[in-house]
Amino acid sequence: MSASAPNRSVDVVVVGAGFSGLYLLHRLRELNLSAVVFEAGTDVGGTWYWNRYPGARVDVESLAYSYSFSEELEQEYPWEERYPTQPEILRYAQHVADRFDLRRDIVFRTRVAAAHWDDEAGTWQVRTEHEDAVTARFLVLATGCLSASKLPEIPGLDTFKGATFHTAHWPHEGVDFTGQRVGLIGTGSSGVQSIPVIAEQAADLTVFQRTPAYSLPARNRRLRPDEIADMRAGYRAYRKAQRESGFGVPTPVPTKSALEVSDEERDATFERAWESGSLVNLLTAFTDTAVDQAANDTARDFIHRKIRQIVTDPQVAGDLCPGYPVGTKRPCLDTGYYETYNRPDVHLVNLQREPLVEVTERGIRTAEREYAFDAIVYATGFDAMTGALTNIDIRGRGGVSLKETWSAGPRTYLGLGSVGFPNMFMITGPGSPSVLSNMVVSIEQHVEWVTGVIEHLEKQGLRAIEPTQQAQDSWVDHVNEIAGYTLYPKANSWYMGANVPGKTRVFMPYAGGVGAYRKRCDEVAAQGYEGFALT
Ligand code: FAD
Ligand code: N01
Repeated sequence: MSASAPNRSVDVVVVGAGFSGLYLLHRLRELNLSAVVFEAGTDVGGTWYWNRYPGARVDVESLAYSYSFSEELEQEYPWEERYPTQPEILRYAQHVADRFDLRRDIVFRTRVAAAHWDDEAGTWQVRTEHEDAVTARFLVLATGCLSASKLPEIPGLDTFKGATFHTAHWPHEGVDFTGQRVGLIGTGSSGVQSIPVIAEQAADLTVFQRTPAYSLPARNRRLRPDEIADMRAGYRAYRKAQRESGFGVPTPVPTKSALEVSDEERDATFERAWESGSLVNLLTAFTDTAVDQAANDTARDFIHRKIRQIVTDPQVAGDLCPGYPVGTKRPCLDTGYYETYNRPDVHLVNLQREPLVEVTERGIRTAEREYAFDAIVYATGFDAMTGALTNIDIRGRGGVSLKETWSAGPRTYLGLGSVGFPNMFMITGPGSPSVLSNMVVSIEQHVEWVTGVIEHLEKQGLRAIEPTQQAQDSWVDHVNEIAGYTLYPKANSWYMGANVPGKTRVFMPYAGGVGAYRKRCDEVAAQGYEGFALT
């Protein structure tokens, strides 16, 4: 299809051609519904199209971070690494698009600017940045939780004379830092993955850290043929276990508190998790790491000891030790992250001690001094979960704006819909497990639920669906209540909106687990979409 869509009418407009949008389109076609997907990028893949920074890879194993909807796809796809690189995952998304002939209904290079509900017609009027207009009965926002990137809020970003890069907008042709002095701001997952690789290439790397990350060695490796064969043979049981699990990654359910075991047993348990190269193993090693501060402190102390063992300079090691509870900001999986700080050409600037002041023509100025660079990398993350949604001028019944409605934090029923916005669905929206899970599992569940409800409306000859106020209010209360049992609200995380100045602090994902959440969604559907008004 051309880069510009003709003005027309379809059953469903989908925004975004990442893993969510691709599967949505496939399912909608199976229902014989007409659909158009708008995608800002020039190709499919979403996250894996945009985030091409050096070292970018997944932190859920490839055989698990993959679609389950097609057994043929599962059996035939030749995964190479335990934790595949961005190019390998992008190739997978491209393979899916080609195999299921999806591209012909995707309009690339086209950002959706606005979507307005027409109450009388019972349709969405969708407008793109190119002023194309499409009318649709349903609007599905597959816009991604981590797709609206953000720069640091400091003056002078435009004044720097050298090259600048954001990890989420990395040049497709790559960047050669050979011989360069590089400054990098941000030590979340993107920073932690890219720092060791950039350090290898650059003449000198200075890392500006506001908050340290907890990171575990990924212990990545090529997959062995026998483990691929075992996984393929056992896929059906594994997928079932994924769907019923807490994080979308099956792990043994812990039975012991971190506080009831001896120091030796606790250390041995953490050591096994550390050696396994799996975040989930660490987070689920004990029953109470996520909910009890004293239990969590034991995990924190274990990781601090690891950092101090690896990093030779005691001050640098101390600066790399986080203070917030383990798991309350997304932990990282790395390859040689802490070791990188032992290089003589890598320097850590602790922004807690010397805050950022501005970007200058020559580099970056902190409260202490100016640092000169040839290139600056911003690994400064995203306006997560809501940014991509509120960037679109979405107006529901009576012209009410989604952005304004959510100014005190997102309010949804099950993370799928929001009062006042009929026939609008979100994939992995706030109020669903989403970013707290292996997201392919959550994406498939949402896509199947959303296409299921659309099918139901079609069969029943119904025109519109929207959450009831009461159902939404009690779901929001439930999401907050569950978050309140956990330590999550204790950290200044993007889960809380704390990384975006002015954003209301509210814990956005649902922490009740993938399995329990799916059960609730299935019950809602089985009871005729309880909590939704169908007209
Ligand atoms: P996305 O992949 O974000 O796709 C959304 C698409 O919508 C984008 O292509 C964007 O261009 C498009 N879009 C947005 N707004 C508009 C608009 N207005 N108009 C047109 N197009 C629009 N999850 C895991 O479970 N495990 C991991 O290991 C993992 N690693 C990650 C690593 C990185 C670097 C990042 C950023 C995220 C990672 N995630 C991971 C989360 C990842 O985002 C999801 O796993 C998954 O890829 C999301 O797919 P999606 O289709 O829902 O959204
Ligand atoms: O973004 P982040 P990310 N001044 O928000 C700092 C997924 N992901 O792109 O923590 C100074 O985590 C900010 O500091 P602070 C994963 O879900 C997965 O790294 O806000 N510093 C932080 O250090 C992840 O969580 C993988 O104090 C500023 C960093 O920039 C999510 O995507 C890989 C600043 C941003 O970290 C986002 O990760 C990559 C400022 N003004 C991404 N603003 C995997 O490995 C921000 N920072 C699977």
